[in-house]
Amino acid sequence: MDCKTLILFLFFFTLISSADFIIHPSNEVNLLDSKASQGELGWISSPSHGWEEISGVDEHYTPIRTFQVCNVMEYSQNNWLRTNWIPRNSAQKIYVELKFTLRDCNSIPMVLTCKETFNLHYLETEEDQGNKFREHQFSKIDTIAADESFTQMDLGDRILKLNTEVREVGPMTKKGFYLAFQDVGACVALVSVRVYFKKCPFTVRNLAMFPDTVPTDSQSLVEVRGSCVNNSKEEDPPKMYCSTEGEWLVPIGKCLCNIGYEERGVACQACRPGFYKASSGNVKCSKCPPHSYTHQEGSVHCGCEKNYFRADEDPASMACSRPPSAPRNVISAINETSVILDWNWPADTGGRKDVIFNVVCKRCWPGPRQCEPCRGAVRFLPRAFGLTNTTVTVADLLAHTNYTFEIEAQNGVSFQAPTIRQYAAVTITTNQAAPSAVTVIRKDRTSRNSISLSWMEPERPNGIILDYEVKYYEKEQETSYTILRSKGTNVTLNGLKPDTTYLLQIRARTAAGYGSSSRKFEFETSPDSFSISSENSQVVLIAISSAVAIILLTVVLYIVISRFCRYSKSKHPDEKRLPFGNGHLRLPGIKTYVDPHTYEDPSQAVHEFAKELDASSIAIDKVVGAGEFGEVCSGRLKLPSKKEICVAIKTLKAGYTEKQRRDFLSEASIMGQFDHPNIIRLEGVVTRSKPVMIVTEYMENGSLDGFLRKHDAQFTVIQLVGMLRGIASGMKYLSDMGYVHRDLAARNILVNSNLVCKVSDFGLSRVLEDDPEAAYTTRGGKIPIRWTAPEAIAYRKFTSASDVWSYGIVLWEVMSYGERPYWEMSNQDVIKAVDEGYRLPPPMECPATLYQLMLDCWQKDRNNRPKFEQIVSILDKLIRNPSSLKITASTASRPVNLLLDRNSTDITSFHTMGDWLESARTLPCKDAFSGVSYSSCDTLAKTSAEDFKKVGVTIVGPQKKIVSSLTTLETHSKNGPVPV
Ligand code: ACK
Repeated sequence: MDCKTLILFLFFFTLISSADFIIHPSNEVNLLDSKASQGELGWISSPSHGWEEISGVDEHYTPIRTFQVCNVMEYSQNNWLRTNWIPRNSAQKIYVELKFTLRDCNSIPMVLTCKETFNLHYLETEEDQGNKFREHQFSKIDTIAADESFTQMDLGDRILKLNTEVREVGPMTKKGFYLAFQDVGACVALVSVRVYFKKCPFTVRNLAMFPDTVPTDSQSLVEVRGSCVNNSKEEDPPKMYCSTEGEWLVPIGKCLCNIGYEERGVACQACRPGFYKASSGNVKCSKCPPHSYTHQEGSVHCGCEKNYFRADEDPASMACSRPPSAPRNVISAINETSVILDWNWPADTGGRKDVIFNVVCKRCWPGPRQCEPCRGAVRFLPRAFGLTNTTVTVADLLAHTNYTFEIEAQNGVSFQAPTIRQYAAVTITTNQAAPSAVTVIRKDRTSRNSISLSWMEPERPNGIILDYEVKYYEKEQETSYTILRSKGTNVTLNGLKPDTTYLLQIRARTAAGYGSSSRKFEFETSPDSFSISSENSQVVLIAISSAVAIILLTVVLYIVISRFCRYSKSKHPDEKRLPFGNGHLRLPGIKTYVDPHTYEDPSQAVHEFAKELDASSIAIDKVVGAGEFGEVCSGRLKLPSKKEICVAIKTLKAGYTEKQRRDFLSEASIMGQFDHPNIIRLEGVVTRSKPVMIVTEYMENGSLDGFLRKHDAQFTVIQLVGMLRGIASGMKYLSDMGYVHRDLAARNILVNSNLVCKVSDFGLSRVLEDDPEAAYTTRGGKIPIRWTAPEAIAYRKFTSASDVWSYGIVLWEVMSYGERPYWEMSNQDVIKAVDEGYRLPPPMECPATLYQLMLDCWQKDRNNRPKFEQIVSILDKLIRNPSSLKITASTASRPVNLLLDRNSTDITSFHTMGDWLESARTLPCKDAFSGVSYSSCDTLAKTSAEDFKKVGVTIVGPQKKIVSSLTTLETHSKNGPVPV
């Protein structure tokens, strides 16, 4: 058996080589694999009798092509085998893996040239050179020797040893290359030739994708930027390095799954329904927290169930929550004018910990229950809003006063459910309390032996001040002091030592006892001798001569005036009035009103018009409100041989000045002159004992404005017109008497249990000015702007015609159930708007005739306004013919809409009164009324019911309040003032 035959047999033997069990790593890319070829490889063998291509099977019996040579019996062997042209691709470094068997020379008998190695060569070219083969062009890579060679014995055992050798070639630069195997006399079989290069394969690390990367031949690593997988984003730029061995090294940076996606395997996948992920990061999606849900995939948060909310700052992981229930078990502990309120936490905190409490203070009056927010002076400790504890102290309340406190619980989601206001209320009445300290003391005059002082009443008298205690002593002689009592707020201390320092303290006393003392007030009396310097002497001389002149003038005036008064006193009381012009001609036979100010001694007027009552005939029951001069109480009056009646008692608070007393009683002097079912009736006055009181009939339902607000939309139009008729009738009586009210407003009308309205509040002190027009000014220039006619505001022309204007406003107040005229517009804006011709719009569903009457009352020219007599007669007609009230100035047909150009102006688009005014201002009145023949804005007020029909007045449903305070904006847009 020759060597060749020996080798040919080799594939029927078991090949032993560890290499055969190696699976090629995935980072090796084959350029050539002889085993993969089923047909002839077509390699060039030179000389042709050298290397021989033969077919065989591998260990798996897969057919393969192999080459073998075994010319060991001949000398000088130089057999070449060249592969086909192998394209390099991008590889720079190439690996050649050879598998071969080699016969042990010693095992071959009588060999001549036996070798146990062969040579491996390569040649780089830019292109395939076909069959062209030249040995000398090739470069040697290495001499390949077998680790294991086989012997005859192995053949006998049918075991052949397969060698695997790998050689590196590179760097390669040309497009391709050839390999060549040079045999120089060995017995060798090339079982397989594999040529490959290494790469770093595509991989995903830290959610970043790294592409297939071929390393360079040099030793340096290749830096590769990764790109984030879908639905993820870079946190740190992801990077890795590809080594020359095709291994990924040193991963840096990473990508994070987007919100709504979680890391699953090497991808970011959407959260399933019912789960959410609110932050990016490689954490899992979380289950929706309680009271929340999501039906979508990839949710970033879960929506709250109905009636559950999430505050802005709530994390997505927090359960949805709801506003708390009301606080429970409110307890109040009253201490004089303070109250400590304590309550329990709400039963349901809504699932939150951030519960706070707000305390709203309302001052309330009995009778028709009416409350208004407490004014500024009330103190809350620690505060009124945002309380975290369940207690608050409310101080500086008024004594003997009803308060309601609303304790509201809120949490972080209360604002999202504003309609659910959860509060507990407690009503208290404060006790009697001593007055607060006198804080302001003024030194009026000092002399050698005396000092005159005056002071202000304490800020909180907490009742009627009976007197003041003035305690004074020489400085540093505190044990020897003097005490004086003063009914008024001034005192003169006599009998003092000259040029001495004194200290003084004052405290007020009420029925509740003494208040706390003022701080110590220091003063000095003048020195014994008072020298006048020469430069002052001239000034003093001038002062003395001026004083003498003034005294002389006063004496002369006194004589003149007293003569005149003697003359006037001899006349009838009605003739005692000083002439005052209010634009009214007094008809003979009709009683006229006498201004108490025209009396030489106004207190004389009181006794002329008011009955003096004995204080013992009056029983005060409770305080029902606060008047300008003191408390208003309800009580009973029992006159001898008369039935006891309910009365209202106005008191004059202690510490009043003479002027205040006069002004207070002037109301009684005025009221006492009237006798009409729609004017509040004066029962009498108490002036001879303290406190000074005015006693009137009791009006069970209190002020009209509050009464209407309380009974919003509860009356029929006829009932409202009935009330208005009463007011008009009372005003007619007053104007017939020549009395100008000047403060006619719903708040100054009182309502009794039979819904009878009576005009009240004759309390403004009216100062007659020396003016031919005989207009009046209000005290301190205070004019109730919203109710007052423009001429009265502009130049104080108060007449019955200006009262008619105010009546128009009252009419509007009544028909809108106590709405505030002109809503929140400022006084200045009201004056401006009215002056420019704008008027209040009709209250919602207001009968057209009544709105017409309002517009008539608001005529600019006061001569065009109706007289009260006419108003009474119009209202009487309406009452007799109620169907005339069915035509309403409805929302759709009110002039306001007509006055705004529908084509250019969407009235609902006004968000503020300002917007409305700006827009309305630009529209000329006559343009707005195109289609209705009005020649001027003034004549619009004369619109008849017919005209209203022409412009689309329709019959609508029941009377309603114009707006609620919360819908002011909407009301503005629907009911903005109307130009006339
Ligand atoms: O709206 P009211 O309850 O009614 O609150 C005020 C308060 O006194 C201050 O003016 C009430 N008031 C005034 N006069 C009377 C009266 N004659 N009858 C009943 N309440 C009166 C008024």
